[in-house]
Amino acid sequence: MSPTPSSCVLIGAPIDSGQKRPGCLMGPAAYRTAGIVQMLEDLGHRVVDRGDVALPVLEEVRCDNPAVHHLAETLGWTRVLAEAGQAACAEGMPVFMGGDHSLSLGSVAGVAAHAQAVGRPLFVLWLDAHSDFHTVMTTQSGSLHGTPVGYLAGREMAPLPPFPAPVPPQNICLFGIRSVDPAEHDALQAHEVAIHDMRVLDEQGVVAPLRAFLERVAAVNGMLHVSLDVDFMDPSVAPAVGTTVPGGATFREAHLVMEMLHESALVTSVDLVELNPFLDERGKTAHLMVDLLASLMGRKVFDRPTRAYRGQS
Ligand code: Z70
Ligand code: MN
Ligand code: MN
Ligand code: MN
Repeated sequence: MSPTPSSCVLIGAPIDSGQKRPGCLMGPAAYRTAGIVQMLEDLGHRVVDRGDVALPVLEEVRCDNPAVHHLAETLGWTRVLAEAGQAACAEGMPVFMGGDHSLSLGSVAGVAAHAQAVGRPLFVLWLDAHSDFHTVMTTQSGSLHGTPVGYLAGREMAPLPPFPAPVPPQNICLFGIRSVDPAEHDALQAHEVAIHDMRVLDEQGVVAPLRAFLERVAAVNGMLHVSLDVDFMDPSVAPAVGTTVPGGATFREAHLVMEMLHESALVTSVDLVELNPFLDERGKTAHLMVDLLASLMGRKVFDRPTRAYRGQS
């Protein structure tokens, strides 16, 4: 968040139900084992670890897409995370430790409700191999970790509750994507989401496209939610994920993105998602994710001035 020390509120989201490979539910424990609390404290931040959210009593739900699985669980997690997320926003910067990407259905809902309450526009930076722009009706895998961007953009997502204050498509930036299903592709074309796919990053690098987006956030005093999927990175540096897609961001590119985010002082909440510790190599990916968060929260080799983006004083 800001270059000055701040309060971080850690929220564990031990969620496996948004996809079919077990293991992501161990994510929060892996981040704690990799030293996430100490890392943040060493950078001078106050840390409150709220522990893991718990699944509430499930309601019966049904939907017309027979492929969809774990809908009731996903609905339950969404409710508790939206509540926990909104409450955390009032105390500091929420860091949601996943859990698969379906957790963002709730985390971003909570953050969006807070943004609406304080009257600031919300922007979302989606660092991912995937666009996650499905709806409950268009997903073919039936895995709801493929739907959170569709949800936060305000696409029809019943039986989930309507998204509070949908994020305008132009305020959503998909960064690093390289795996988009046909139904998502068509919907994205129709929605004017800001897309910097791997082709753009190959050609322009990460700096210019990210700067352009951050300038738009700063110009309107926006809040910025960053959702970091492990598969944003190349599987060679981040193997602990169920859905590896070759050709991802390098170690250096990922850190550079995080360092730029720190210097922007614009980030107000973060998701760390899709880490599957069962697939990791001696904690390599868990440590990478914690180190990336460290860069986002101000770890650097030498001090650099905060970069004033247009519109910031
Ligand atoms: C595919 C689907 C996905 C994350 C995989 C993949 C979705 N589009 N999302 N990993 N984070 O099944 O809908
Ligand atoms: Mn994802
Ligand atoms: Mn992904
Ligand atoms: Mn996945």
